[in-house]
Amino acid sequence: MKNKQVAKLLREIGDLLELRDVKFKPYAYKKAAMAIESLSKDVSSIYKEEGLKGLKKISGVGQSIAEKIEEFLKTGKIKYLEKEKKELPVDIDELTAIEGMGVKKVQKLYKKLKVKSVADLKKAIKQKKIRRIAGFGEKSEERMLESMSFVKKTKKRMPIGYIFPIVSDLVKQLKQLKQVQKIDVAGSVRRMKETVGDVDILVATKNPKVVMDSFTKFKGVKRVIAKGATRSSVRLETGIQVDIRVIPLNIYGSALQYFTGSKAHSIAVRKIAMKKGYKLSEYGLFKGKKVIASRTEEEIYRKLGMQCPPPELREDTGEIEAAQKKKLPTLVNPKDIKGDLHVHSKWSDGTNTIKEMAQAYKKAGYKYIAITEHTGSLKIAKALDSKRLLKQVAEIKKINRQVPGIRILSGCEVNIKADGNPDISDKILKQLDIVVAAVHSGFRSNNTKRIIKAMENPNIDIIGHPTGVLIGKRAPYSLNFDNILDAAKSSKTALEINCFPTRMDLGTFHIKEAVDAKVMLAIGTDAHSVDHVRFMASGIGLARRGWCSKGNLLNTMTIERLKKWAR
Ligand code: DGT
Ligand code: CA
Ligand code: CA
Repeated sequence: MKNKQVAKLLREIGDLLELRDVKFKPYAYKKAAMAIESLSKDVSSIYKEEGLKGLKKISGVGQSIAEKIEEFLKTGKIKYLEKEKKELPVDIDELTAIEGMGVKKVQKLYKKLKVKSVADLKKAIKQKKIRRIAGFGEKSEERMLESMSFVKKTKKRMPIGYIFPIVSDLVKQLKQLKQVQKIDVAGSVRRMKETVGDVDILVATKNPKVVMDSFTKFKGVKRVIAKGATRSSVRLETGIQVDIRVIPLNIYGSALQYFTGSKAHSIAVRKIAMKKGYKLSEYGLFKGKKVIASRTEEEIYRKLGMQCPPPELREDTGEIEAAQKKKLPTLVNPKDIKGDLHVHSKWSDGTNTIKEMAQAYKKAGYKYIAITEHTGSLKIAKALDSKRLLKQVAEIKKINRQVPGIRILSGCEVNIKADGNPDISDKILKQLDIVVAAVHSGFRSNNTKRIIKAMENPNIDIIGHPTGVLIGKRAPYSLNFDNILDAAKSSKTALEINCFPTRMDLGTFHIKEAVDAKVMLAIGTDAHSVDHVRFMASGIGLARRGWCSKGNLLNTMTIERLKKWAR
């Protein structure tokens, strides 16, 4: 899978064009990069099957971007990029990932201090050299260091939203082997954790050798790290490590329980087994030498006097006690979800038309979507002002007649200004069905006060990506979350579970706090193209990790109830 590499190169071209003050084009490259990064299919196989024409079908990819991708797939290089990079031979993608580092600053630091990498930058900060450059200060040095350690911590992990297509491709290949009797993805992927360190796959078979031999030769495998009779590890072209474990069918349940983890959950469960005079391992639940249970997880938990906790809850954060008391909540299910409350289109920075988005959601079985475009002051091309917003309301009325079977709600993703007011007037917001409001700039201001002020605005329904975290890029801004929850409750404002792969915001911990405080939540994929409809799966996973039941989520309401709630 070359998607990540291609995306990185396109993003770099975008950055370099931005440096030259080229208008709009940088943006087109970045948009294409985002679309490719989140494709469910490998660009190289798209190219193999359909050539340049296939590439151009990817949303946001036109002739010239398609040609650059083709050049890379054929030669491993993009001449244009190589030439430009001679003047700025630095790791642009890595450096611009640091908070406050735009491409112009990257250039400045290269010219003045020969900073080429994050390691160079760190050294320069340690030597107090950055603060002496115009446009930087002591404060920016501090922020950069903070951001670097956050990036380092989260960068090695892959957002789960990007993992699914890769994993399902592997599972599909494995399922084609007739020797595979049963297969599951275990580990953090099964637990739907926001980010994944490596992928763990469990297979039951009578013929481990055939499974191992085929697995290590699969399409997409770059390197075999280890190959044994019962366990192997490979590195995929995408950089992801996959561990596979092969076992006989009769211990499938205990092995799945073990490899699902989390480690903390497993240790707690093993202690319960010990207290009952049993021993639990990946090979089964034993009393002395006698196997009591091993075929299914349910059977094992039952013998321990517990309910079987859904994998998403297995973090030892209260699920063990709840399972023992038989009081596990009924978590929200994919079939409960009726709509997506955060969707973009071509009107702002998305790559598909409203009609295309509506059709894609309809096909996926949804009853409604809210079109929530960026507004006013946000520094991206095509943010909507009041005039275009009203024009869109009229347009949506029209499209609603053209696409029956799904309702398109008019909305926006309005910016919360530093003073807590939205950057679109209330007179306009009042005319929309649903308003998401989010902080997009000025992260160092008092965000608690600012967000509370926004929640008190009766026209604002949902606070978008409430903590501002960007996985691998930006740490969450500081918030007094208890105060946020109080204000959300009293103002009847929902908090978003934004499940765009690099956001996943709110995260597990905050969602659970919101559920405990009975604050309403709203899943939004932040979809920017029809390919992003599938991000809902990780949003539901995340909601489940935070103990959400059907009643905790706006998305499970019928359109009538939702509209009433918003009013
Ligand atoms: P990750 O890969 O960092 O996203 O997180 P996990 O949970 O997938 O962790 P991983 O891949 O190291 O191990 C997969 C599962 O195997 C883990 O969830 C539980 C089990 N496991 C691994 N090491 C241990 C261990 O030392 N003790 C126990 N009880 N279980 C373990
Ligand atoms: Ca893992
Ligand atoms: Ca592993």
